[in-house]
Amino acid sequence: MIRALKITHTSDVHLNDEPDGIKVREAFSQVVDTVLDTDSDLFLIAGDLFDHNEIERKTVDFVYSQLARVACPTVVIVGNHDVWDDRSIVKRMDFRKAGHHVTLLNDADGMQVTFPELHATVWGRCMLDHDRSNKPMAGAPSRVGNMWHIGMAHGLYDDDPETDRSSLITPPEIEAAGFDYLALGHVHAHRQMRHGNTLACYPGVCAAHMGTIQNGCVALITLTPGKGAKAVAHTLGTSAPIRRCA
Ligand SMILES: [Mn+2]
Repeated sequence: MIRALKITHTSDVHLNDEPDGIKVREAFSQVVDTVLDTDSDLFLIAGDLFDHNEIERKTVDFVYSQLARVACPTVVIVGNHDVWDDRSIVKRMDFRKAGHHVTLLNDADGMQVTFPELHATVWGRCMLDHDRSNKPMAGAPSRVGNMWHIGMAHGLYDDDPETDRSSLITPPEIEAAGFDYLALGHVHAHRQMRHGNTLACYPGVCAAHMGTIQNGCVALITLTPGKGAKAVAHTLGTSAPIRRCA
């Protein structure tokens, strides 16, 4: 029988070296605290871990040290801010310095990793360009076997079929892919959508932005056999155990 799964999902951390970057680093460490506190089985980082490509070594080393605190499988995709081109900060990194539990999905045609102990697979594409030709859900694999099928995609969810926005993710694509859970990134507010059997979710950014987002948050997902996926927005930086973002 397939097992239950607990996931912590973040995106759009936007780590940087600027003076207020310390708040972002603090927020990311709170995300890692949440992975540990919730005893998560899987940690997903759905793009834009970095704000730009001119990131200093000390911030890269900070990421390695934070991810090294995590024991569970951790899967990372890039986003448009750390897109996979020759200047990409992520291309110059080696996540194995954080440990062999970290997997970067770095294949532009899509890449699927299987975690037999979790009864789970995770698929995602590596973004080469943030433009209209980039289709984050293209080539999503069919379901195989009795496993949790999880997808990761960094792009803009839009249900307008006439839209011509970059890195578009559409409801029919989400439904057709048939993931149990689709971990989205790009949009900074927490949002959940259901299409077909799939729960898709933007986790919300982990760092507070004055004037726009008062408290950072992270998405906590439970996958329950026979019931599927449920996600909650967990507010960071408060003593409250679990509550929804405003
Ligand atoms: Mn983005």
